[in-house]
Amino acid sequence: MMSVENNDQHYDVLVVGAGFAGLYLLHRLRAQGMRVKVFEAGDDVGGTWYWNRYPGARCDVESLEYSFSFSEELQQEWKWSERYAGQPEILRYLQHVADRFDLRRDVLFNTRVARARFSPARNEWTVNTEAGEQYRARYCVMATGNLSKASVPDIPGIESFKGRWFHTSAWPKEPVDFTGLRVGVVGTGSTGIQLVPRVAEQARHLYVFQRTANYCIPLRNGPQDAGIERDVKGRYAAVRKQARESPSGVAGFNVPTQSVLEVRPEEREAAFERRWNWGGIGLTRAFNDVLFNEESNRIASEYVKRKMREVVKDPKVADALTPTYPIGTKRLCADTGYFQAFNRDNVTLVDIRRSPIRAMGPHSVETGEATYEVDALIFATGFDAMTGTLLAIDIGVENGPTLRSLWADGPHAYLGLMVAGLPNLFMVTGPGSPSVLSNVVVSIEQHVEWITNCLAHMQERGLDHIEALADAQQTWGDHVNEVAGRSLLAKASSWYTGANIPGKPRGFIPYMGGVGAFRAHCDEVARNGYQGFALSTARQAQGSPA
Ligand code: N01
Repeated sequence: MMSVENNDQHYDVLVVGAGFAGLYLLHRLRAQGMRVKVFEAGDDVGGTWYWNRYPGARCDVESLEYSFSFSEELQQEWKWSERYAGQPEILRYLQHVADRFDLRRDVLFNTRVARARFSPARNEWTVNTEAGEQYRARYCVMATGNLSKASVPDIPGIESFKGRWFHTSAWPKEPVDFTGLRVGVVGTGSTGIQLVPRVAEQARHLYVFQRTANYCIPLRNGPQDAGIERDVKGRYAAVRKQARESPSGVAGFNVPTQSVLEVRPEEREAAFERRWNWGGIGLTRAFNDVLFNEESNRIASEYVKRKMREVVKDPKVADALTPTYPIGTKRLCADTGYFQAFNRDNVTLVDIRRSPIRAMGPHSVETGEATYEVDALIFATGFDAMTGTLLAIDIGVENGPTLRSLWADGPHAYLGLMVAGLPNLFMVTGPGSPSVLSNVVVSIEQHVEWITNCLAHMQERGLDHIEALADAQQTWGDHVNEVAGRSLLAKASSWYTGANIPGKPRGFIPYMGGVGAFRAHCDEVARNGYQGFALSTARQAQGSPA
């Protein structure tokens, strides 16, 4: 046991993570008069935007929408410099939020949580940090993010590599200079696609090790347009409402009403063209069935492949960069000069689908076909998404179930908020909620508000114990699967289904029903007396007479 009784500290709520979710939780809970402690592994706030400092890191939701809506003053006073903010600016924004609302004093930085145990007898959670400190509270909230546990391939010989290697999500704080170096990048998802053009500008030579070619739409970033900013800020409440009620948490996307198949080819081309020229990841929303109908998807896929190929000069490289899966079934990427980078003399695309990486030497990466001399290697290989970070913490009930046992065959959760069997433990944007399929700031605000309203409801009634009911969780899980099953996404091999992590149980994890519908459902659950949750006093929960 790591704990030491004399530094045992008591709170109302313990929160793990100081990114968007943890900061907003702290702000709300404090306003409700609760004693809160937030644990953060980094030495500053920011979560995802603290860790992912790789060159080119940028959000592909527009800045005016990828931001907190809870404070009118905050959203009016903050000025975004670009249409899509880069990592440094989003981190500065979150640092500003922390300062503006005086949040830092309740955050324990450089503190990684190792274990959390619920005691039914005391009706409280005990959290142990890796440093051996122990904290107790009635409730615990995991604000740990959906994409934070890095996935690093286990390549034989990696320990013998003499150069520097990096995972993009643990990027050093001081800038890394690749000038004059031979660099390898493994991975061509959203991260690799942002990184490649930037590293190509510096490196002597860049080898891009690609297992899967992905669809990319040009981001078309630029300085924030002053007129658009004035317009949005002039009607922010309406814009935010539209985002909350929309499928993806973005007001700027119209909700499509037509099938690809019901319009004439010229109209369909014009619709795709508008989205292509507007930029960003809204292209699959030009029609309502791109993600549901194979033929509609094929038409959209062909359009994007044609546009991508127009950029790449070498037809063989263009072939290798052409995706072979249905568009949108893996996360759509947005790029700034990705395909153009392959027209440079110092960039080589290496197809590791055909010939996988077999080993690393002190100065090389070896595939079945060739040896590539490299001085530095960057893994842009993604994350054990949505469940990895939670399962990395040893969470459970004293003499009862653990999260690892409850999720042995894949995640089970009620509304992405709680797991049956783990009382008084909440998650923000957990499995079975729209989370990664949405503008996640909108989803975070929705979950945080639901959780804090629920705790206020309990406090007013003298209740102190809440559990998700197994049958409600099962019914919700069936619904999540049923909605996903109607789409093409559930059939794909992606991190949405756990397919990127060897041995991870397969199943579609997030909720595809849309942010607006999900919010309406969660609100209804609350209005109906927190249907599907058992709210009680601890005594009642233990079966003692109240
Ligand atoms: O990770 P990924 P990511 N050997 O899992 C390859 C968000 N995000 O960090 O597809 C060789 O998407 C893997 O190949 P394959 C966004 O939600 C947003 O890029 O498994 N290759 C793939 O090419 C995004 O989806 C933004 O065959 C291996 C790549 O590595 C999510 O984060 C920016 C491998 C991993 O792609 C994750 O993106 C960045 C192996 N062993 C990220 N293992 C924006 O908002 C994996 N790969 C713009």
